[in-house]
Amino acid sequence: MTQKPTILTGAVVGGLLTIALIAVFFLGARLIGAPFVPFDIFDWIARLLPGPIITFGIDLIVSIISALNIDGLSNAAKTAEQIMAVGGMLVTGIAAGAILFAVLRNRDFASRYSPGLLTGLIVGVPVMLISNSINRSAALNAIPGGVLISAGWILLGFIVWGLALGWAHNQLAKSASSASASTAAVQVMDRRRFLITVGGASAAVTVMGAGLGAILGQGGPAEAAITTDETGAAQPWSASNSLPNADDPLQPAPGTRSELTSLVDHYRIDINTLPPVVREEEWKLKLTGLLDNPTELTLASLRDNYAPMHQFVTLACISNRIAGELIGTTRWTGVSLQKILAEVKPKSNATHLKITAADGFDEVVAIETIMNDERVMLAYAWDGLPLEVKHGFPLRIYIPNHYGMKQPKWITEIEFIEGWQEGYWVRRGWDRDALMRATTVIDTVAVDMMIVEADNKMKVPIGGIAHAGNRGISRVEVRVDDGEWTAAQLRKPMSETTWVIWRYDWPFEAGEHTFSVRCQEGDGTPQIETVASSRPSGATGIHSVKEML
Ligand SMILES: Nc1nc2c(c(=O)[nH]1)N[C@H]1C(S)=C(S)[C@@H](COP(=O)(O)O)O[C@H]1N2
Ligand SMILES: [Mo]
Repeated sequence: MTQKPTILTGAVVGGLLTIALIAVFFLGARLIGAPFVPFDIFDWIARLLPGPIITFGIDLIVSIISALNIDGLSNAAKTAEQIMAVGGMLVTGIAAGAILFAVLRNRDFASRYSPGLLTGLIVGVPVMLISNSINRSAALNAIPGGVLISAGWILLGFIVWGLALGWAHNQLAKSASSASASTAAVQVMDRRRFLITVGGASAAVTVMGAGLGAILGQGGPAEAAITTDETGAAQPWSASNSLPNADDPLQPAPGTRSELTSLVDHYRIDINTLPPVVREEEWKLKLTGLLDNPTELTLASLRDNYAPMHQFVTLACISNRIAGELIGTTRWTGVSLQKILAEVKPKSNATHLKITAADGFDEVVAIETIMNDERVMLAYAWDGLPLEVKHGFPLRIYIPNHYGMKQPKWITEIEFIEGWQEGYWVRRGWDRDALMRATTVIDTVAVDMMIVEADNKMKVPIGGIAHAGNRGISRVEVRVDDGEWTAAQLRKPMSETTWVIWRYDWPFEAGEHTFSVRCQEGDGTPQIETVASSRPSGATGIHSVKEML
């Protein structure tokens, strides 16, 4: 009468072995640039889920991070996704262990190895196929034959994991049956000792894998691409140049955000747990479809054969909440799409460009939009440096007046088509045009920087930003408590599409006050004050802050 190990034991063993497997995959990612399986599966699921569920998930993460008051929202959100991805794989491993042990309680197999091997294959084969279909960030996949090595590596990992699971089951069953003559207490001891051994071995593999991975692959596979310019200098443009509006006498109120967002502070939003790594040597921009001159362009040809166009751009995510962090301004460099169109010559029936990216993201732009605005450009540099991997290296598009969801990073192909199509987020229920909403934010109520005027009147500098796509800002107004809306001073913006810095020196009165702010667009259109959440067309409502002064 052998006593087979329980389902719970299977869950525990499954969990322990899966932690070790995750650590081994982590080491593989760092060491040889193999895919990191949990992230691939997570991204695959995220692409499959319906829009409302994804939006709910993102909103939940953003709410939690905001509630915890963590700085750097978009980085924290990526970290949260990564933790969820690893957690998801762990849960799957626990379930697999439980299921295997449950099956083995009711069934005997002819071979001692086949149950474990089968488990490894049942989990490993789909995971391998998914990873190969989705992964563009693994360095290994970019070398000839690398995809096969990746596939083999993933499969090998799961087979060894499955065999270990089956072996553990057999050991536990054996210790139970050999002890059948002796007391139940001895059985329990044997099992416990064995489980501790499995736990210890898993922990050793985990510590070695994760530890070695962390030491060896500092920066990680996704950060491996170059961010220096041709001269080897990694100096941003802003380090040695002044902003185009530097002569404006209006100084931002102390505590106002930096007018130019530094590259490290710029938000990042995309559908990838790790951004896709595109290698310049293998990359060409494919221009295909309804064209007289279809062609392929290298990054060097885009840089060298066209006069570079520089624009100061404020980019915002449609998910940005009122006064949120998902907005930033930097200097973009690239080529006007009008110039490219003149060369590839769209056929008369072509109406739109379908832009596809290395991560499977896509969006559609009307040729009319491009012909009406020479500022629509393919950009390869931010602040004078080649785009960072996470910001779209080697190429992204800029379309003034639209939220980021309309503007693919990591572009690989532009296909000229007849008729409009829905892009990635439009298919998931977001606004088809995604025009940037007017928004105004209070960055600072600088009570510590009180100005004392000649007549001993005290004023508190208040300031922040206002933005309305390419439509400009003609007026910003501040209200204190239930008082009058009073005009603020406006700093000249860096370009027609960047945010405007505003400032209002408020006659100080001690006590608790609520400060509110709103703007008017260039043509006088007032900012929408009705409160609406981001989905589907971008948040509206005015920003207020309460301060005890
Ligand atoms: N290929 C690709 N491009 C993309 C996305 C993406 O997921 N994949 N996300 C878009 C969204 S929603 C935004 S807000 C901007 C953000 O650009 P950033 O991360 O460089 O700030 O990229 C856009 N371009
Ligand atoms: Mo976005």
